[in-house]
Amino acid sequence: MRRSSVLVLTSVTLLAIVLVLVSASLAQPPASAAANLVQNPGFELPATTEHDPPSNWTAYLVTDPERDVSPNVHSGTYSAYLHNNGANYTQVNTVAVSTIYKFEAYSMANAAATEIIRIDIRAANGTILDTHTWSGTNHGWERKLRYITTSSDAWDALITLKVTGGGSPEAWFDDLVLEEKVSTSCFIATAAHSPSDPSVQTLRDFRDRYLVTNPVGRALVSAYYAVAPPIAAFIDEHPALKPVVRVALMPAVAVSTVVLSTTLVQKLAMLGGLTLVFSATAVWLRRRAVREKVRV
Ligand SMILES: [Ca+2]
Repeated sequence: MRRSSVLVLTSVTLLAIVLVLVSASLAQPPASAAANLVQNPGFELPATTEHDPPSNWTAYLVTDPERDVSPNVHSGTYSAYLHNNGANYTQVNTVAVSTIYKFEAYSMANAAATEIIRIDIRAANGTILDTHTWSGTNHGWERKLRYITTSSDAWDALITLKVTGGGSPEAWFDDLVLEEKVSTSCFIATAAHSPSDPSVQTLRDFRDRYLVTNPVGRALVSAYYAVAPPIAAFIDEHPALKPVVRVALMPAVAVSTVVLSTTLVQKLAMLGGLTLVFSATAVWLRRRAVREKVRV
């Protein structure tokens, strides 16, 4: 392979590594803990009996008992209990535009039932902008998890919990979460030992100023949130990797620091300078290769 090609390939690879590492920083939790937007998320209210409908949820075709008790709960005293074909609970929560949310739910279904969990991100006029759906049958408690990035015209999120099926379909739902960009299994914080580490803060600032503010950055963030938890868990289980991760993140921290601490003119000047250096080096290597070929 020509040296100029090697140079270009190396540059592209380095750039890709830096991008991946910067995106890795996106697993940082925000400065303050995010609140769960779902009202009565574990179906614990009212604290009376399972024969009383859960607060804050709109019911359709739901009949007594509206909730179930141990052992058919994921946590707490109650779970939502649907046992008529087509029965559902819904809840609507306002969401912010251009924001990453974590959505999580637990559900269980018997062999006669298909349980459906669905979240629709809608515009102010009710148009559905984005939909995420899970369905299953005949299984114990299962966790559903997705990171969702809202668009610039997002207004609210409609959560639907539903059961379908003939015979005696039964489905249970519990412990719903809809909260703003939170990841507790964060491998930078784990690697850096402290979420207040200056490097972590730099990467967090870079994310907030340059990534979640544009569609490409948000896509990167979403992709990262989709794959990060198992990686974070693996690093957490293998502490020997932490120093390696810290070192590997240095280029991302350095790039973020430079980007955050320079003006647009300075950034353009540096970009121009780097382009000149790379171009000049590529041309020089190419000429040298040609000269060597002529000599041969
Ligand atoms: Ca519960």
